[in-house]
Amino acid sequence: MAKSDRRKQLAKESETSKRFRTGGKGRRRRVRRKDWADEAFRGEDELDYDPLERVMSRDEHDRRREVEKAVLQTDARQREQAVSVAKTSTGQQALVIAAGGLQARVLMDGKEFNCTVRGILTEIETGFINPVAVGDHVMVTEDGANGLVIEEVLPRQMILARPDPFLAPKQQVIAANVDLLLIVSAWWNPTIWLELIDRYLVVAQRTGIEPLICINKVDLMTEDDDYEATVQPYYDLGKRVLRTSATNGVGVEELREALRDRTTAVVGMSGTGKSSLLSAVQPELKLRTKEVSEVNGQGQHTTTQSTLLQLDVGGYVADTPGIKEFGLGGLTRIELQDYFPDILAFAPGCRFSNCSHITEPDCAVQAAEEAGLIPESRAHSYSLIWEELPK
Ligand SMILES: Nc1nc2c(ncn2[C@@H]2O[C@H](COP(=O)(O)OP(=O)(O)OP(=O)(O)O)[C@@H](O)[C@H]2O)c(=O)[nH]1
Ligand SMILES: [Zn+2]
Repeated sequence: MAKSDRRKQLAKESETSKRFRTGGKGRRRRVRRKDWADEAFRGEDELDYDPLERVMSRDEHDRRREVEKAVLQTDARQREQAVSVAKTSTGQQALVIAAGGLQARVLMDGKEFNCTVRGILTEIETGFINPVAVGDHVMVTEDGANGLVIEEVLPRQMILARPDPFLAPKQQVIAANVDLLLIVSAWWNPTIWLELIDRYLVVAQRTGIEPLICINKVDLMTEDDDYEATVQPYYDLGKRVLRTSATNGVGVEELREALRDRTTAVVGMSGTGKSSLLSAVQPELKLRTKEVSEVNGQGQHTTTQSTLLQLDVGGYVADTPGIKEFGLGGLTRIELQDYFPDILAFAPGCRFSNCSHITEPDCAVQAAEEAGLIPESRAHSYSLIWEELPK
């Protein structure tokens, strides 16, 4: 469809999305019908958005699950290894604030230094193509020629990883030791996309990172918009929600406080105001959320390196191009409800113990949804994600 036609269609559909936001008043269709115009909830820029699972063949799913299992196992081995090495190691501890290939920049005693990465680290079969990532705590020694070298990576609390764009299914660590996932959505322009928020909540729960939902561009809100009803499902889940405007400064102080002393990864679709918000929090912070891929002199593909940006209030923001590509790799349909507590709560009442809550008869979840006990947007996200997961 031509872009202009698509735009017209989106304008037409915005009526539907408005209804959706206000808690489904005037709902005309049953949520799980295939013809539900879910694209109405996606911004135009994001129509080409391909969450990993959606573009992957079944074979690829299987292959990735195997790799992920292997990754988990190697991760545990790596941890033991790192712990045992840490006991005997010499050198000084440092924090990696930029990493690309075998080069890294570290923060040590409040000063920045460039380092190389000890070759042996790359030889360890970690399952990851990059042995050192931003957020890593490392041990650094002098290399004898006035340079510094990273000898080892200390145990990680967690990692954000994705399949490497060029070497998939090999995994690339995007950031380590992140403890806050800032999920940015615009209220309008692009229209709030609840399914993407719900996806990131699944990612947050799976990785153990605390989520913080940030609804930006609230300056564009009109009197008819029912913000409270839209975000109520997240309050009910006990999630924190901030309303912000990078344009008029609403909520920026709260955001700054929320980021204090945390290591934050910022996610959200293009154009929602991630960079603008960070600049509002701290003027010189520059976020490069767009990934730039290029072919270097040796004909190899390289991707823009990630960096950790230091906050004046304390803490860091991980500037991680390509971060939106986190998929739900390894998740199966039956497991999905574990990440939707508001749906899982009704599951014990279903006739079948392995009920998917999609098509089965005597499904307590579907009954609860019809009775208005489960937010329509959440049920909708659940069914969309369920559709694309492997059995
Ligand atoms: N009205 C309004 N516009 C905003 C606000 N925040 C950002 N914008 C505008 O939205 C557009 C996109 O903002 P960015 O900060 O570049 O968005 P981003 O999420 O970093 O986008 P990507 O780099 O593509 O991921 C810019 O034109 C901003 O000026 C806001 O709170 N209100
Ligand atoms: Zn059910």
